[in-house]
Amino acid sequence: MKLNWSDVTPKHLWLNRRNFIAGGAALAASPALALSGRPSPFSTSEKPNTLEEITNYNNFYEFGTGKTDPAKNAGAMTTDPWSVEIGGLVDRPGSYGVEDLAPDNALEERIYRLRCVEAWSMVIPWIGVPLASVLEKVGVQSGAKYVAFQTLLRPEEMSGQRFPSIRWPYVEGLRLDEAMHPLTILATGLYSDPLPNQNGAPIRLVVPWKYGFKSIKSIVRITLTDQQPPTSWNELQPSEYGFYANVNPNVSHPRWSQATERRIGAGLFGGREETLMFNGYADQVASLYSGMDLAQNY
Ligand SMILES: Nc1nc2c(c(=O)[nH]1)N[C@H]1C(S)=C(S)[C@@H](COP(=O)(O)O)O[C@H]1N2
Ligand SMILES: [Mo]
Repeated sequence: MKLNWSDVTPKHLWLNRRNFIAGGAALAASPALALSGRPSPFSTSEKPNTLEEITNYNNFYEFGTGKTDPAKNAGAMTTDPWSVEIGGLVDRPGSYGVEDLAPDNALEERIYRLRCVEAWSMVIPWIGVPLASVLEKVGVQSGAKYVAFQTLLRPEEMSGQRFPSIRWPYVEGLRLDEAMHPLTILATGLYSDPLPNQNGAPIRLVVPWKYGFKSIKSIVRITLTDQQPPTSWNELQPSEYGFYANVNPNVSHPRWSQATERRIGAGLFGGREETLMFNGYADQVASLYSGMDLAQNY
């Protein structure tokens, strides 16, 4: 994988949330800039999709199953105030604000490929913090082996939750070593703005080497457990969606090949691209799965 040191725009790295709200006016005076110039070694140098593409082609079943439904309906979700309950096998359980988990001076930009299990992909410039930094803050106890995540359940505001679909609330999970991996982030923004509702405001998971459904949106609960937690798509159709869901061109979905993908925005004549093992992040993450049969553990 190509590491990208030069293409990162430092301006994006240190825009803090207050600056987002102030339209960037306070940027030059931001104390966060004192920390700047620390480009991420994890970003891809591929061209990011446009904000237009990233915010108008979404999967967020809480707002409908169509790709343009979230852009139309997610505005109804109230994201302020917001708190994330962190519990289970942690030293400091409690209710945390988004500011506590992703403080302004810790925000980083990560330009990641996102590969949906439906065989389309995008490149998204996220802003967020490593999930590991949050887990260190709350103190993971020695018995913890997995991290479980839960999305907001609020059918009054989330129109899709009024219809039978997946079992609400949407839940996801990671093995603890996956959760602690430096590529795994909690995102609170994209481009230089706070996360749009349709992309999972105010805080969502991003795990770039796994199919997009692992990257759960609008998180209200994080629980450390010693048991593998249930996950929404796996529960709905276990033969099609596994717990691991690592991007793998060699393991087909029962109904389609995963060998290639369609890059959103490539146009009618853009052609399909080859899907890369672990979505191109194999150098960083393959060792997490050494000795595992990836066809069995899909
Ligand atoms: N709560 C929740 N999180 C979710 C989903 C969802 O329907 N509900 N869809 C997932 C799927 S299938 C994908 S591909 C990504 C899409 O993220 P994006 O819309 O920001 O590109 O979000 C994931 N997170
Ligand atoms: Mo997806």
